[in-house]
Formats: sequence, C-alpha cells, structure tokens
Amino acid sequence: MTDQSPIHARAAICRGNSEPFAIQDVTLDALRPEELRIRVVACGICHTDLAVRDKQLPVPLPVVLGHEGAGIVEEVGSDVTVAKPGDRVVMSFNSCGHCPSCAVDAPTYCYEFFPHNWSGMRADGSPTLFADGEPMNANFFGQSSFATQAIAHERNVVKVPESAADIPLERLAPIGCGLMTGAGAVLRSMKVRAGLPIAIFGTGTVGMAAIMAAKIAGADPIIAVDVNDNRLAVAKELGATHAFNAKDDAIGKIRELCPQGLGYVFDTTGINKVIQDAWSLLAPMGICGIVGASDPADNLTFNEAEFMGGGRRVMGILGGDSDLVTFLPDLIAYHQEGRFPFEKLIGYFNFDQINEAIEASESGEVVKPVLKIGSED
Ligand code: CXF
Ligand code: ZN
Repeated sequence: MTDQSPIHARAAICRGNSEPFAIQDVTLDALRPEELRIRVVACGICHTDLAVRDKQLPVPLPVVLGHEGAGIVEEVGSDVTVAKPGDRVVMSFNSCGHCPSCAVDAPTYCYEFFPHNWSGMRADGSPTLFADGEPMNANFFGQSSFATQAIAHERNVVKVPESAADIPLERLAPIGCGLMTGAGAVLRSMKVRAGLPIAIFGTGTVGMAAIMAAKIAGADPIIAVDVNDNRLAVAKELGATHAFNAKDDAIGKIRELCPQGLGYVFDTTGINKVIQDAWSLLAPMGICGIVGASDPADNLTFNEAEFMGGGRRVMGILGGDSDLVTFLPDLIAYHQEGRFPFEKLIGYFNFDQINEAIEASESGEVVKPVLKIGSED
C-alpha cells in the first residue's frame, strides 16, 4: 500500500459450496502503472464462477469471483492508455501480452493464463484486495467484479465505443465471457461458411451466442440440441432453424435433415457421448468445435480413416479465440444492429441477491444472471 488512503469496497466472498456468498467490506491495493480502478456497475455470473466455488478449478478459496464486469473507470495507473477516468468499460480475461499466443493476438491461449487469471493474486504474487487488513484471494480473471470496485489490467479492459453510449452497462457486462466464447467459436475459430449446416449442442449462454453468430455467418440450417424445451424455444427466437430435444433421437433427426452431413458441430456440454455423436454427423471437411468443460479423465476416440480420409477436424476452443480489443466492439456493433440480441438471455438481480441469482442459474430458470452492483452515474 502507498501513503494514499485505501479505497474501500463491498465484495461478495466465496468460501466454497457449503456456505452462501457473503458481502463484506474490503480495501483495494494501490494501482500499478498498467492497472485501472473500476467502479463496478454490473457483473454477469458464469458457470466458471460456480466451478471455482465447487473446487473444480485450482483457484484458491476464499476468493472474490466475478469475471463479467462492466463499470466506470475511476482511476488509472501512469502507463494506462486504453481508457481514462469517467470512461465506460467492460472487463474480460487477462493475459500476459508477451508470450507466443499473445504475440499473435490469441490471448485466450496465453502461456501464462493461470497466474494472470486464477492465482488469486497478480501474476507477480502480490495481492490486490485486503479484508480486515489481511491479503485475500482476488484478481480473478484480472478483475474480481463481484464487488463495488475492481482493480483490472490494461489488457483486460475494453472501452465501450462512444457509438454505444445508449446501451446500459448492465446489459453489456456479460459480453466478455460466454457470449464472446460462443460467438467467437463460430465467427473466429471455426470460421463458419455461409450455406453450410451447423448443429449446436447445449443452449446455455455459449450455445445461444453460437446460434446468433451462426445466423450472422449465414449457416443453414442452424440446429439447436438441448434437453430443455423452454431453452429450445428461445434458441429458435435467436436464429435456430431447427430445435431438437436430445431425449428424442436428435441425432437421428439431424441425419434425416442433413443426409450429406454437417459442415460444423459445436459442443458446449462437455459430455463425452454427446461429442462422439456430434462428431459422427460431420460431412467431409467438417469441423467439430469443442468448448464444454469436460471431466478431466475423459478421452475421445475417433475413427482414424474418417478423420483423415474426410479431412475432418476436431478443434478445442477457448474463449472463442477472442482478441478483446477488436472482437468485443464487433459484438457490441452486432448487438446494436439487432443481430446479437443477447438481452433475451439476461435476468437481473441486485447485488445482495447474489445467492438467489446463482440459484436461478443452476435451476435453469435464467440463462445469464446479471448482478446490478452500482448505478452508472
Ligand atoms: C474463459 C476461458 C478462457 C478465455 C475466456 C473465457 N471462460 C470463462 O468462463
Ligand atoms: Zn466465464
């Protein structure tokens, strides 16, 4: 800490899945030259937050989670150029900026992803947040936005374009994770071609974003598969031309609809059997994109002749190969044109309803819960 008096904030502390998130007073560390302090207006809740709560990811607990924050810049470090105090910004994942992946603007595959996003501290090991004067785990995805104030890094902050000044930050908050992942998988990773068929397995935030993006790309047909009929109805509103319930021979129906096979299959479920079935639907040169979180012990098996002979590809995808500086503004522009209507997925909750919001996500009642944490003005 410097001699400057510390900034106070309220943050939701996660201590695991045996107790609810609890909102408590914290103080922030002084900014480093490349950091910004953001007054958080809203933050989406993602399954990754819950995976950390459930100890499925190696993030140390207790911790302040939240990685889909949006807010107003209050203070910037001396080297920051991406935004200035008063700017409206969205936050996403952090990256090192100098590894071979970052060098080719593919920061989702940053060689130093863990220390920059999941260590609970800055990559140099220093804490960004204190509770009762003691360092605590935070800096989650370079932000920890389940809090009224967040310290973020130049590399994970994107200024909302002036042209989108009329779009409330509480709507834009979730753009930097699942939405960007699904849309990026279609538009950037698989580079879906117009006129080719695609099937999307799972209609959570990532799957729904992929459906909207498939429509932008001109894929046809766009087939949504899920076990939840309500979700399938929303998928059709967003651009799916066909929606099949997985419990009702979806694979057989897809074969019937597209006897020549599919150009693309995209799995967001992480379920081994779903991926294998999806793979079996591919046409020659078809791409199987995989983004779902799977059991770490799972392996996939493919027939080698079909794999090589048909020039089929299996593609692991993280974060939709998003390059934040260019892709988030692209997505905001699609949203303004009405081509990326992700507002249909959002359910809003007040910050102190964080546990209710999580419940609504887990019950499937809300696709994308967003916490309203502070006002824009
Ligand atoms: C992440 C994974 C790494 C890149 C950005 C998105 N997923 C978070 O839930
Ligand atoms: Zn996420």
